[in-house]
Amino acid sequence: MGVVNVTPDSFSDGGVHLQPASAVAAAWRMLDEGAAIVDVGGESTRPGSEGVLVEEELRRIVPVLEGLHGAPFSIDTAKAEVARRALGLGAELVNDVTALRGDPSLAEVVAESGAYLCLLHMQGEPRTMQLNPTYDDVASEVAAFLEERLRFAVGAGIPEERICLDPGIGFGKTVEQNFELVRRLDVLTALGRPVLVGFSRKSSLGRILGDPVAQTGPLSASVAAAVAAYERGATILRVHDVRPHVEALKVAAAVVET
Ligand code: HH2
Repeated sequence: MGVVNVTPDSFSDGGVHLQPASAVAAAWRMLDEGAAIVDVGGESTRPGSEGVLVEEELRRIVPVLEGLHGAPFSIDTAKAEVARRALGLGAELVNDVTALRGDPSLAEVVAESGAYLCLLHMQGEPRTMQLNPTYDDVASEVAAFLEERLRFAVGAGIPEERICLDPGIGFGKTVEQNFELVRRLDVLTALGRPVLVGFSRKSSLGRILGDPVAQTGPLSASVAAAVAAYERGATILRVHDVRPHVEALKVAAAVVET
């Protein structure tokens, strides 16, 4: 899954694809480089972010989605109105970092559309989530949360076969908790749904490499995290740099799969 952030303030690529033409070109290039889907978002969820109004989110993403006609794309939003517009323009998956806890209308919009849905674990909210993340046992608590949200989504009429789960790397987790979630990914794959992991460029990568105040991590570290997640059963890797990840994952797959 290639990441296309149409935002001025995303943590690693804020402002890079703010012009629709640039975002559309980047998305098609990612697909050309081997992405199975591109994830378009018009609101940053980086730690400390405040969120944007629905009108602004639509202003950012609609021209980009119009330029992706016929391409496989997902919409990274927690807003029902944004999801509705994106689905009307051909989105195949709704990537909701609130796991249907943000907008009470979103579940119905997804259920009616027949689209796929990603449910992500977040402790707290983006504005405050990195202040003091606390768990007794991060893997089992994240799994219990995702299982509960999976039941909620199914109860709202979204078929279980359409849902994937995400541990939410960086969403209310310390460096060690992020790595533990990948190490113990089997606890999440045991829920029986495909698992999506988004470790690309995240600050924990830079921090484990020795910079205690890193805000991002380098490509080499992103690739290592993606391969490690893949080996532990992740099905979808959400990444900013598609070509190197596709190459690395193809090699990893040649080793792992018979
Ligand atoms: N991470 C980010 C945003 N959306 N969605 C899923 N499913 N999984 C993730 O790990 C995930 C996500 C944050 O990364 P990015 O989109 O690059 O930054 P920002 O939120 O600052 O736009």
